[in-house]
Amino acid sequence: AEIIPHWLSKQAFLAPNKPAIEQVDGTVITFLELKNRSQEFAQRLASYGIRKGSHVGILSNNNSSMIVAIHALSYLGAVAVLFNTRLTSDEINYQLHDAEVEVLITADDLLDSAKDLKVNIVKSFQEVEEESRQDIALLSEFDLDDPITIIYTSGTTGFPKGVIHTYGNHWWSAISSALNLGLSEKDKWLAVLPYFHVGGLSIFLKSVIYGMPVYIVEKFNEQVVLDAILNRGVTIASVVTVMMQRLINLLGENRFPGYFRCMLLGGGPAPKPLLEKANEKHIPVFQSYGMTETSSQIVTLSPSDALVKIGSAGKPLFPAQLRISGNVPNEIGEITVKGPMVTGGYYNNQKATKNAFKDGWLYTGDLGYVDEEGFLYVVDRRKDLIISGGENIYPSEIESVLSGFVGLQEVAVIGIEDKVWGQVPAAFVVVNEEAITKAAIIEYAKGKLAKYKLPKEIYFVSSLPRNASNKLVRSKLLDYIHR
Ligand code: S0N
Ligand code: AMP
Ligand code: MG
Ligand code: MG
Ligand code: MG
Repeated sequence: AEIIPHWLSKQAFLAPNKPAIEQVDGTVITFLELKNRSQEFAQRLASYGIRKGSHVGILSNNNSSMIVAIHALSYLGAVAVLFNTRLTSDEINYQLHDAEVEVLITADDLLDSAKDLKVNIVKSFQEVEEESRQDIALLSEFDLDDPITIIYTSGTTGFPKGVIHTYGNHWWSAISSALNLGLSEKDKWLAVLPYFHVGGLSIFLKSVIYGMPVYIVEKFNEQVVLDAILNRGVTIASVVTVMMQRLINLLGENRFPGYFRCMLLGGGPAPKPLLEKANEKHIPVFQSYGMTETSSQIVTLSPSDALVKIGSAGKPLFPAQLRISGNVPNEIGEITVKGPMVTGGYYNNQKATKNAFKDGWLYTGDLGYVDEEGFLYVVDRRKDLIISGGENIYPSEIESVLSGFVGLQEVAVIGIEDKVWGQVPAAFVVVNEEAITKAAIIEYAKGKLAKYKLPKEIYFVSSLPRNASNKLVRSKLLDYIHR
């Protein structure tokens, strides 16, 4: 397939002194410095036997070392498996095993909690920095078909699936984004989304491909992000709904500067009142539709269309294609997509891959329709998926954990509306011992499920709604709340 020069080496050659990374404390890392740091880090990583094709886990919250580590792995041709830091050890162990991770690299502050994870070698960024540099050849180019990252996404079965991204997937994602949003010499992209999800990751890959600085924020905080937008020359920011909500609340009567040109909103549905508020405050919101499998946005709505196409996620980016199964305008069906930014499949999971792809089209599981002019409207998320503050949760993950609780006869989970997070999980349980409490159930689930997956409500019911063939009818559970 296509061979291109290593993108960071190329950018360090084209724009050595241009800022690649700007940090809240004012420090700047140029493309040349980023390349040098990444190459040195790669030579130190080689001490652990990491080579082309090795799977190396990264467990870190946002920081420049994490960015360096990902570029370093690409200099070795190794695949970076990115872990959500909100997950429990049990959840991470599943992914470590599934992705056949050989070495885990962690942020310095996460090393202690990572020590007991089931992987042979665990090292912190600091420990890697203390290794000596191995004299090995670093890649100067890569094949667009080679994998660079694996990111897990939760699945209907309760087990997450590892989405493989190739260099080509990320390359085309960056190109299609630029063809849609445009690119300006003044651009500076705010990177506050977690880098272990594809939305955050994509920002600093675009940085290297475009030669554009990113302003990195380690942990979301509306003061810090607003300061970046108002005072640090940021022109584009990627956010999820809950971040946008918090930013608008803090903004008050202030206005974004005129050069701020794009608030890329993704990761889930955007409530209309929020879009209207943003419009009132002249915030240029670009609503988008995308998923881990599409390497970030694949459909985007520009602010100029936003007023006439309220609620739409926009049109598929160039050169992506989108079809609704059935193919009739204004008729709801499953959203299918195709394009060079779409993953080729899931790691070590041919069954899931086969289920998701037909004739080169990815069946997203999401429902929507396309109007006569080709604008997409997402009407329902893929089967039972709950999105809480941009984090995905499948009811089955929670149900399978809770069903292990002794005395719990039956359990069913759904998403319920939540003012802050959009949706949160709620559990309906049938117990065979009166004494079982909400607190006891939550305590049991705590070590097994990430905090955002813990049911916010537990309803004790005498039976669960089932249809004639004894299948659970999740949509009827809501009736239990409203009566
Ligand atoms: C919204 C965030 C930042 C909230 O986290 P925060 O404020 O840092 O929380 P903490 O201080 O850590 O914890 C406080 C309490 O809040 C609970 N909590 C935290 N997060 C959640 C949550 N999501 N749901 C429910 N509860 C949560 C903590 O447990 C803690 O609880 P207590 O007090 O009880 O201890 C954070 O959630 C966040 O970063 N969310 C965003 C995640 C994300 O990136 N999602 C997008 C994933 N999708 C993609 O990447 C594909 C789409 C895409 O590419 C994209 C997406 C957006 C924009 C652009 C694009 C693009 O196409 O480029
Ligand atoms: P993830 O892989 O974690 O990014 O989750 C992607 C999922 O988020 C999609 O499959 C959709 O279910 C949902 N999603 C993304 N964008 C939108 C949108 N604009 N409207 C509604 N749901 C969305
Ligand atoms: Mg996901
Ligand atoms: Mg917070
Ligand atoms: Mg999501």
